[in-house]
Amino acid sequence: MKDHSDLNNDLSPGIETAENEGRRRFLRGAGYATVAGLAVPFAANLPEGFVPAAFADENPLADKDGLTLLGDRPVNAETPAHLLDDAITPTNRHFIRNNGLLPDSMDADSWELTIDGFVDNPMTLTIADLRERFEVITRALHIECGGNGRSAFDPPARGNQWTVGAVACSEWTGVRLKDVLEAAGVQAAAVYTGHEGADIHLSGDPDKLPLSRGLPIEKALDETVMIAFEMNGAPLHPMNGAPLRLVVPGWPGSCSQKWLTRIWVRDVEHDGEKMGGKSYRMPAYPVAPGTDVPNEDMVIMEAMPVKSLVTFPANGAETGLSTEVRGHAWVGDRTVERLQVSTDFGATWSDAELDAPVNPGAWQNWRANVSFPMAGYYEIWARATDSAGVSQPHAISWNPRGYGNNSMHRVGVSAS
Ligand SMILES: Nc1nc2c(c(=O)[nH]1)N[C@H]1C(S)=C(S)[C@@H](COP(=O)(O)O)O[C@H]1N2
Ligand SMILES: [Mo]
Repeated sequence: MKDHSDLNNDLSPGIETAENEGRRRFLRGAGYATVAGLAVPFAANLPEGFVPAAFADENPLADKDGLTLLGDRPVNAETPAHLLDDAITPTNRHFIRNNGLLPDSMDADSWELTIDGFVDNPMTLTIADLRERFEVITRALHIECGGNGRSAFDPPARGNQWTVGAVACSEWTGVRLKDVLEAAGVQAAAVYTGHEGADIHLSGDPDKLPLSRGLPIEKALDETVMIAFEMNGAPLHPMNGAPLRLVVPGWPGSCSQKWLTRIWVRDVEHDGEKMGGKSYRMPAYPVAPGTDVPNEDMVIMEAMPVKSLVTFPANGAETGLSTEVRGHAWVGDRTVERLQVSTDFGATWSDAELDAPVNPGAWQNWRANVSFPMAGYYEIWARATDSAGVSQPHAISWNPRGYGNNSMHRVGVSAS
């Protein structure tokens, strides 16, 4: 496989030191301070998200289709809702959420995964070993970033300003984490997993991990959790964790460790990078917007809340006086039982046709026909309700880091 470490260097703004936070923020807004060692006198005019054309080959989104680049160091990119229309998200439309820089090597033949800690038989396995020793399965599994929807928070929450497109449902091939853990022999003292990947901390410090999250052992032993080595019938995309990753459907995307090298079975809650403080944690009680919540009152996010997306028509589309409307709906550890649409700003609702998930952990596809009484501007709102009777809210529930925004998706159309 091509060595992608060049992406980390050539595409980054010229000044990277931690002391230069403020300056770096300025440079990020202004685009590229240097390109191939040359100053860029008009850098301030390069629209945000534009990658210099000279890097066409090395554009981190070169083989992604229509994604919006939110940042290039680390690379973060979301998919516009109308490009998520497929039942199975093609690899070139799967969002990218990186906390660090790509590993130096992503060679599938020499890749090794270690399972250790509170297990009877610690083991190191190649991808060939995984294929040989365990049942290989293919499943449609959705991944949503815990911070998807963060851009709607007011006061704003620090972090990538995702709108709605940090979600996807690709078809993954691999083995069950459960089968591998059982072969390793999980000991009675085990309470949590800790995941490690080969990506590089932004500081370049080899002793630091950009992200190391874990799962309660009961969740790690859930049937749906996979160690995947293929995505949509091909090797994993470098940006999506090649050559090996976890896929934990329904839980914050951060649980789905990419470039996976180690599953550490622990007798305590994992304390890896971004497990503590306010990272991927929500207040234990509802708080008013802007509240400074003490760290000890923040609890780890687990299953994601019920949510849906309108993927057709696109926001801003022109339609006739009747149109098909469609999209997807998903929820953490439950299923979606009902999907309703409204074209009158929520005054009345009608039921859409909602498919069952193609397998546990897949998002659910839905469709409806709507008609409009006369020409004009309308909004299509979608509202999913899960198997516990919980529906999507109108407004977000504010929390300090802007997680879990499952408010209803709205798409505006001009009908005539
Ligand atoms: N090693 C590693 N794994 C990682 C991350 C990361 O930065 N490093 N980001 C996580 C987060 S926050 C999310 S939302 C998902 C996104 O997966 P994707 O980039 O394939 O869409 O990967 C997760 N796995
Ligand atoms: Mo995430």
